[in-house]
Amino acid sequence: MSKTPTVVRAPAPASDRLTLDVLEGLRKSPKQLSAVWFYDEEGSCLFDSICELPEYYLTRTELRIMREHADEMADAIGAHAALIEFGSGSSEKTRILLDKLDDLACYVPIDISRDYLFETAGLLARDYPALRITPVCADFTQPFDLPVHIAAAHRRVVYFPGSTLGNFEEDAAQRVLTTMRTIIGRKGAVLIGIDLRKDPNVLKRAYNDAAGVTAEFNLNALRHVNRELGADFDVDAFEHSALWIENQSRIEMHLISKRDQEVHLGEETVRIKRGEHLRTECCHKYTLEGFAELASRADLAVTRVWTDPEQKFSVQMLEAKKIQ
Ligand code: AVI
Repeated sequence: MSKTPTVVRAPAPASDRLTLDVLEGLRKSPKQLSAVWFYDEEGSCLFDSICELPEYYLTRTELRIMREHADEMADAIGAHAALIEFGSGSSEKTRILLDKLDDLACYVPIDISRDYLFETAGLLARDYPALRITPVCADFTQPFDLPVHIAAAHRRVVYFPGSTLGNFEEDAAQRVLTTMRTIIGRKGAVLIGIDLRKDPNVLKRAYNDAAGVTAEFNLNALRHVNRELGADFDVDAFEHSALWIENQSRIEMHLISKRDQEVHLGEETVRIKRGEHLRTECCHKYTLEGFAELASRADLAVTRVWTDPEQKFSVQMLEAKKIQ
């Protein structure tokens, strides 16, 4: 059997389409800029630094849960499964599972960042030489193809760590879960990392770190738009703010304009007032019940929950709801 990775390529969005998307967000009230703009090379490095911050408990806590319960998770995944990871990035947490899953049928990392995806797949191939790894370069919020050979696996298990689902608005989160449900069919499972609702002060600190790394990460989105789309945001004329929105159970990342200003993008001039907010990201925090309810709307039932002793974070297993 060939071990050459099969790549399903997603076309790169044209820059005028991206310009129109950014302008559409800037016309909203309050103004919005998609969180996809965080992740250029600089932004990805800043995000890695965020994961190491003392205030940002998410990564550390999830890793601890994974390490402590990896045997049980591997048992729950079962023999000869196809492990399909959404937004695989560095696949760091996946390695904890791969170390326990010695008869995995294949690993399919899906990521939009082609270079990162292949670099990581190469490192994994070196460290797990017996594992069939088939990277798929795609945006998992859009239709994409999976390699045909996953049909030979006993079951399909989607892995989605990091509480990235929390960055989607409710409808979009439900759509992502529905995509997962379609992929796993009746026999498969989803293993997902979900951050839990907690003291708002802990949350505000996690997104307003003392070293200012999250502020840089947020501001970098403007630098990315300037470079990629030829806009002229004055990055120094904005400040970072992370707000807890109680009735939405979420942290919102905002950039606040320090003065009246004009930004030029494409053919348009966008006016931004002093004190005006630009919303860049939502980070939803779920109760266990609230997440089970969301999963249920995508025809998924929570069958296992692993948490840390303080219930800061959870890793949950979801399976198709039983037919009544
Ligand atoms: C990627 N995502 C899960 C992070 C989060 O915590 O919602 C993104 C992030 N934004 C600011 N800090 C981290």
